[in-house]
Amino acid sequence: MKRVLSGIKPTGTLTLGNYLGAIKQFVKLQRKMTDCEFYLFVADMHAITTRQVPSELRKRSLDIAAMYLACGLDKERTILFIQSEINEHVELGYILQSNVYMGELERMTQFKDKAQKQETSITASLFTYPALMAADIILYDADYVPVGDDQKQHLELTRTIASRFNNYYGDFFTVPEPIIPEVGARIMDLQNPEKKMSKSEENDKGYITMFDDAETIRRKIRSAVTDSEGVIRFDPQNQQGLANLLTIYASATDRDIEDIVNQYKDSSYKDFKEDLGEVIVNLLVPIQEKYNEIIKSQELQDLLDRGRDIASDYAFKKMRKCKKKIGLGRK
Ligand code: ATP
Ligand code: LTN
Repeated sequence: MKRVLSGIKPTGTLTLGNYLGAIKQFVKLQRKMTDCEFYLFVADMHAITTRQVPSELRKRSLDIAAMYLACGLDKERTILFIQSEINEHVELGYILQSNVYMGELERMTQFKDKAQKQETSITASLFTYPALMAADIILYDADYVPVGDDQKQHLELTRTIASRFNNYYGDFFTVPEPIIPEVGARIMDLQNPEKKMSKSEENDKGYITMFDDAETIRRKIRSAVTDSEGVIRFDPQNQQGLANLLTIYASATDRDIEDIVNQYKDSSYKDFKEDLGEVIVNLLVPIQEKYNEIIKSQELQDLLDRGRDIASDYAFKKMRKCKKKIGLGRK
């Protein structure tokens, strides 16, 4: 059976970007690919590459797990777990550090961006992060990895690492394929449409979180940066802010951008934004209601236990074989 796998790190409150770029795609794929297994995890080990407050980290990890379910994942068909509860991720991550080169890690734009923001106190794990991410994926022999556009480079490196291992030690890991959505793979910041919408951004007007209430959503959309052209068309070069809003609309409603442009071609930005605000409110409020039920439930804990057990079983066996291939230990 083919396996689809993805993860989200609990570094902040989930944004609309995370939903449209990753979670929504995951739900769609699950409905479409009925013959696949779905592994989904909370990448808490990745979160600590930057400083986290322990109580907040734990709360956010659970929030993400609950949010995955609230967004419509099928409980029966999802193996949901928390990365740090499976030791083999780190074990394989370390092994993969010996199969990736400094030069390759230095080229990663996510590292360069994050390191640039920080200047000092850049941790070693922020640098080696892609080796752990590769481990997350190939530990389970995932075939497909649905992610947003920003993770494309990490996926390419994962493929390089897996192939390199296979070439030296003999075929062992599945080389995964990324699945990146055509629309919504890169939702931009509402205040600065040149940057991607990010949960670790300081200015909270730039992003919509999955927990924002209806009034906040409407306000943030209303104050989203557009331009002075005043004409509704899809022109990402010259009307970046508007193009981003059209993309959000299209991705949230599963409609074509062209169709939306057609509908609003004679409208003002103000009217278009009012409607988009309602689209997002109608999208997020029902998810929030479900989230509120799930977060308190024993069922969430039971699903995470089950996910941990299934994932752990696979990971344990895979690592035993992996160490044997490499020549680690006595047998
Ligand atoms: P941070 O902003 O703290 O670096 P992040 O949101 O980029 O975090 P994750 O939470 O791990 O990182 O991302 C989870 C998934 O959401 C990934 O597949 C990522 O590609 C996707 N994603 C994140 N931001 C966006 C965005 N603005 N548009 C589309 N997809 C996104
Ligand atoms: N690196 C990703 C999160 C992540 C991930 C993964 C995604 C960690 N491990 C495995 C897909 C598969 C990020 O920063 N968004």
